[in-house]
Amino acid sequence: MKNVTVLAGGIGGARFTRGLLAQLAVVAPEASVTVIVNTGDDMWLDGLRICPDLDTVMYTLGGGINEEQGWGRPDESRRVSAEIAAYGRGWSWFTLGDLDLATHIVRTDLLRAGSTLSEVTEFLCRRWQPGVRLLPMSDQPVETHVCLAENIDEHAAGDYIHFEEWWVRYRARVAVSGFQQRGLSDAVAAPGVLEAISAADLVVLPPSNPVVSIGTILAVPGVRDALRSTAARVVGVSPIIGGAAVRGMADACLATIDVETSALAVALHYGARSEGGVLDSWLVDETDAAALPPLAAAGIRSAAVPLWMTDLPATTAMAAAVLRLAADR
Ligand code: FO1
Repeated sequence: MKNVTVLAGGIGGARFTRGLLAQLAVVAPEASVTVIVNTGDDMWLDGLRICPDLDTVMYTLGGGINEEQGWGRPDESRRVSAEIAAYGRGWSWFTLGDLDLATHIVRTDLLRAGSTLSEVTEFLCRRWQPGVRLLPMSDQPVETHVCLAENIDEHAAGDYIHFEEWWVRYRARVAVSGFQQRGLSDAVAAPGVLEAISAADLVVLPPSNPVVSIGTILAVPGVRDALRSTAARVVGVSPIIGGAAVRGMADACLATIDVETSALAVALHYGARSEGGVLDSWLVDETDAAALPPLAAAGIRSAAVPLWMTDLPATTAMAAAVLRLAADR
């Protein structure tokens, strides 16, 4: 097991990968891990380029994450954002802490000097040492926007707002009629992304949001084909336990694309590689063991293990289950 590649969104993907690194340190210390991260949540805010999922993975694996929140820095203050609000600027409902702002300032500084997002990410990781190669899915900007299906505040039905406004300001509680990934048609997989999939011994789809995180990465030209043709086993971990989203509001995203909120439905949405999809195997929680026979019938090897990412031992055990499933020929 030399090359492991993970396609990750934010909090769920970061927490799982921390367990994966712990497990690999024991069973395959020679393995190197590449994490391909969703950039569809990125935005320009206060003149700064914000990359929520890249930062969440970098901080989590680099030991700088606010553990309770799952995003941002611990022991934060908000003096700068309070001053920005005093000018009537910024997003009052989106917290850019004083320490976190330094990351956005340095990133924007380097982007304006001509660095690509990949180069900026590599530079930031020199400080944080996440223990993985962190790759944005693309160096071209891709932004997920949602089409509102009802009037809310200053917005009208039919308006598009940035995913983060829907997610953070409205907690995905406002009806939307669909997602729009702006910039996707001009996006190219970032350097190393397609090779990290085709040269992998194992590719993991962690319990990130299957629509706006994993789904966005899969929509980058070439990624699906690389997953379908890689010699690696492709193993996914269900983000749904017992019919409910583990974290965040994945159920609201799944409903928007007419996919049932169940471990089985998400696996079938990704599809079996033998049927033109991207999955070889799928890990479900013990409460969803009834999904194993229909998964097998669909050509997806699966197992039922505890999937609550309560702490590092739990995510390490999940990673061990992924490695077992991957080895199961
Ligand atoms: N999530 C929130 O629920 N509230 C916030 O105010 C917030 C601010 C924020 C700032 C920087 C950052 O990197 C992430 C932030 N997040 C916040 C989390 C973010 O919404 C999620 O990490 C992903 O975008 C969705 O998975």
